[in-house]
Amino acid sequence: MQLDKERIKSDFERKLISLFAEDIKDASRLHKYVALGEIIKEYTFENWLKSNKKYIKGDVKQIYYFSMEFLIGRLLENNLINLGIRDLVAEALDDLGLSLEELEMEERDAGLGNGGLGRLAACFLDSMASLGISGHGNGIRYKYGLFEQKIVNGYQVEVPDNWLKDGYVWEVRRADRAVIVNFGGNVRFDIVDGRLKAIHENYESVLAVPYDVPVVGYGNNVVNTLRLWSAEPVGSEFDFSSFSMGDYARAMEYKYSVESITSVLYPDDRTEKGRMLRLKQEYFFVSAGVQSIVRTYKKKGKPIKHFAKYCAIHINDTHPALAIPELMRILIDEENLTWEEAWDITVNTMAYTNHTIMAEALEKWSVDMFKSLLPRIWTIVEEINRRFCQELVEKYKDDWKRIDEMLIIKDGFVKMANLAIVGSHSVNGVAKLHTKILKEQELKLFNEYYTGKFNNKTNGITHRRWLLDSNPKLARLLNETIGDGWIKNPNQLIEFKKFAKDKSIQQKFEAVKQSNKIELSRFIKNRYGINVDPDSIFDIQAKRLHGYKRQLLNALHILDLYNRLKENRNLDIYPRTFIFSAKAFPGYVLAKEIIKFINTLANKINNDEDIDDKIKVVFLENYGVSLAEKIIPCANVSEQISTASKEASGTGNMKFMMNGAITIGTLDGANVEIKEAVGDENIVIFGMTADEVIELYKNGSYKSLELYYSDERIKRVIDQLMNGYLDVPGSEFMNIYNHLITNNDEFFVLKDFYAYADAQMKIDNLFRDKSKWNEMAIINVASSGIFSSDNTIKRYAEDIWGIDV
Ligand code: 26V
Repeated sequence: MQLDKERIKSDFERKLISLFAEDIKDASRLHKYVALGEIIKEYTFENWLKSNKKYIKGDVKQIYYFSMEFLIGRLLENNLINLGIRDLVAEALDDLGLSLEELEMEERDAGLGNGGLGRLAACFLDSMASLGISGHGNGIRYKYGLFEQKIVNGYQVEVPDNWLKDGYVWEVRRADRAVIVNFGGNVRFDIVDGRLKAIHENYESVLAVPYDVPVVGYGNNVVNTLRLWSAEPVGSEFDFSSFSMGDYARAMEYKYSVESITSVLYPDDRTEKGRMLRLKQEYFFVSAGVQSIVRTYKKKGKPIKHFAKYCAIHINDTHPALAIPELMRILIDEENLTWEEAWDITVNTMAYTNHTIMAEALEKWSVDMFKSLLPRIWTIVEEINRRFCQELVEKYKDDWKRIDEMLIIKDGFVKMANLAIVGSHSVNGVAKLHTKILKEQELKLFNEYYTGKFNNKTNGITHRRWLLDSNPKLARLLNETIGDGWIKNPNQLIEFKKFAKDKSIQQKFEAVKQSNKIELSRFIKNRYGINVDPDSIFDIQAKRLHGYKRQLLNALHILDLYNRLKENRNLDIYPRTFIFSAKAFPGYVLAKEIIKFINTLANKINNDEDIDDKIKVVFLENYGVSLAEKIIPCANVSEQISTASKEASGTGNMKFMMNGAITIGTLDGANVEIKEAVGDENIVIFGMTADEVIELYKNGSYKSLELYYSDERIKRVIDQLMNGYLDVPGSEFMNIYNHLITNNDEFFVLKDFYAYADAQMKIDNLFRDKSKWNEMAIINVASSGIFSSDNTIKRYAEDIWGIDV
């Protein structure tokens, strides 16, 4: 499509009229954003159609990435850059007296995910499209995304994220492609045409309506699809007879119960009702997705037996693992294949990624609930389990301990990870260390049983969003210094390393960082009234709040530093701004208390004149994709301090290094590979190793209470939590105290305390030598190309999906 400024201007003005009957003068900023978004979306349509046609006609294998979460963030800027028309549009708007940047701010984040796992899915979509892979997302169109976080009096308060309130510009509703998903009822078996058939009866049907979002590749005319499903009533919206009789509530009941399936991300799973809803969500989007894939495949006119040659389904964690029995159901019940034929196709189609070893995050469903909600799927899972058990008995005879651990159905529960492993041809971890732990510990038995099934795919991030879009000044410096080839081929970033010692490039790099920091300082002043010094070290920990991520270690160290400053005003420390940003799961009491602790600490320190502004503490509320884009380019120091072995990979760590922050971190997740990439001298590593942590859990010799009694600095900070020193009642931080002392410090915060304090001192010393620091930062940027999700996706494509890129 040939676009020029004049066309954009007239399209935009016409769109304002056709949508709202308004001209530029009358229209609100929101309306202008919507009109702009609509025309940009339409610019993708021609290529979208072409891409879709190619898939149906051609022989290209289709990849379907199934994920409960897609943390997309905003799309306007990203789409403009990928379409190659950002500057043109900015100029066109400028002619009309409008600012692109202002309109961009009107877009609400699509926050359809919790954290790393959801953002990874979004990065993968960008990379698949940009590499020209026919890869599509399949997920849920939640009416409410991840809650909006407000900090009130230091506490996290959750506000519903009504992100669809003003409509979503980037979607296309495709009611004609809706499918039906059935829940409940009962199953009986009968002989039909000489074959045993399962007959599912008395179920309740729900309509799954797809909303498609175009996924634009960078500069390659490829447009893939993110398909998000929404639940709607089948047939008439409500029971008209009840409505006529005046029973309005009953009349609407069915409608509401159906719509609740896709209303919230992560229903509270502490109650039976919440768990049931979550299981419903999982089956809903998986069944709709698999049905629509089979339907599209059949349009090709190829035999169903070749399905796995043309379709790959990737299961993002266990949440979509019901895709395995669902594909079996369709192949057996609807396509009349035998069990063996169906199983062969299913295993060859499916691949599974594990994202955590945290036991509490491993999904299992009670058999009772499973059976009553998904009776046909239950019979299939039962049969998968029966056959698998038979294989195990053949191989391991009476080694029941081993067999027991591997079963899919055990002690009244369906274990989803076991189902995912058995039903997939590939199982991968998300960083070398994580995969090693899976293979040698958590999933050891499976790894022994299935040689070659387990593999590693270290995570990645799209360098287009996380560098090109979010740090335009650094992108410009890179273009001037090494050319713009890195945008298409991120491995070229390594060319920047040659300039690490170049004083003029160092200065330019520092100027970029400084200017980003000044912008953030202004934002902090405007939003929170806190003065932060852009010359201080910007030390940032931004990620979900969780015990194992150890925001508490960071906060306790700040309290200790403050104590030392109070004791000695002349303590020679480089001024530092500690920035936190994190959402806590609403029911996670300890995590919420840690937020209150950080804010209480911030309040005390920021208002204490004794310490001459040497340290500041800022908590930025509502961490999400857009806030991450704003703050990551400003970091000098990246906090990646999880208890070794617990953080499967981390992806924030990659975003920070790509923007020239120095990592202070443990040897956990992808930090290990970041260290390999940048070299020991360009990262600050501290603390226990994964082996040491695992050993200490095993031998049980750690006693945090002993540390408390034997160490003055540690005792002081713990006491200060409880004795009113922080100007709040002593009971305020009871859970933190219990976690650290009574419950023996599960994540070794106190055990690693001194190692961390020393590492922070090292950071302080390093920063004083500006030239050296800039050199380190440049090496970090230059070494980040290998963590582009383009590289990750290439490895998935070649090793797992069996396609050439
Ligand atoms: C979720 C929950 C929810 C309930 C409380 C305990 C708990 C513990 C862990 C999790 C994580 C679930 C899966 C997940 O999001 N994993 C993240 O995946 C990222 C992408 O692979 C990876 O970079 C992160 O290290 C990993 O935590």
